[in-house]
Amino acid sequence: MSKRNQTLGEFIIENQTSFKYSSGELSRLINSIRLAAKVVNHEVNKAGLVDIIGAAGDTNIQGEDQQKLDVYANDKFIQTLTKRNIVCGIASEEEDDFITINSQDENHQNKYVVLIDPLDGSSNIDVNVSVGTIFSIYRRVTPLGTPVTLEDFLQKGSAQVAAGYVVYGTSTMLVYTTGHGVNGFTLNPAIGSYYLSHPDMQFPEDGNIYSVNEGNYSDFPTGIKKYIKYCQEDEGERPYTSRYIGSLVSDFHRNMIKGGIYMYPKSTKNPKGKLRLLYECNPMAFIAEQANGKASDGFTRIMDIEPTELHERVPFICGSKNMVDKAEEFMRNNKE
Ligand code: P6P
Repeated sequence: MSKRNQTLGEFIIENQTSFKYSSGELSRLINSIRLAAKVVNHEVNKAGLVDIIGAAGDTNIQGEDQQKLDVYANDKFIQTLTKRNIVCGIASEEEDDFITINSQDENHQNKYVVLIDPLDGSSNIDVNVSVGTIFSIYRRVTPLGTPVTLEDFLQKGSAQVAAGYVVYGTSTMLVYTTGHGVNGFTLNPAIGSYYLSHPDMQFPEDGNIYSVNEGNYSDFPTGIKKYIKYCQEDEGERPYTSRYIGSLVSDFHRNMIKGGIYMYPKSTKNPKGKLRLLYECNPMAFIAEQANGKASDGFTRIMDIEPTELHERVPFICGSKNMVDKAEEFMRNNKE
């Protein structure tokens, strides 16, 4: 049960019992992500100033080494998750290999692993466009008391226990699911609390927004080309509107509220697509399906894909169910 304007903390406590592993650790994990997101939000929202202030050499006004924001975000999330002594391992877009987390007295007793894209779309920072953090949470599959292994991270998306994103936009929002629907919380920066602003978020079954980088059109699979032309035909609800921010979290968030489809297909430049399966596509797919949407690689449900590598990429089509169905129909009828 969700009440608008409930704080995130109140919401977590009220809904903790609905989570089958309600030992409270997952709640503490979500809380630690909430804290890290506030810290990153503070830096993201003054990026321009930092560039100006920090321009005099490689230190900023606080005398700290000036870091690229995605490295900064990565450090903050890893630091916060480590300090809270909740996870046994972390994988990040910014780290080549996974990180084993084990405080001395813990003896590898923590149950969860987190996979994260700490600052997706960070190239947009310089032009003041929204960026986001994406996270995916699993229970470890190897025995407690032993260090995590790659097997704990290479799990299908269908095994996720929670997933979410933070969008650092005109307002900062934390949107997440634990498998019981999707809820959005907006940060009140004046007091540093998140409030339930978007309870029970749902993708409209249909929409009229398509999001794709049409600059790559000539490289797309025939099925995608034909779907884009279908979107542009003047018939019924079409032509649709093309909206592409270049920031997955922002395009996804808008499409979930208004109805729409996001596509990052494979191309000659990106033969497996650009987006990463484990910490971009799987978490967004979990959220999409929990919000009555759909996510596939054009043929296979994203959350059914068996991962083989930590940073593997997959083609990604995600959004309003009927729109994804239509795109998949074009892909099926134009197999190459
Ligand atoms: P392109 C950002 O780098 C990202 O991973 C997504 O957030 C975004 O949708 C996509 O890549 C943009 O990629 O090739 O269109 O610039």
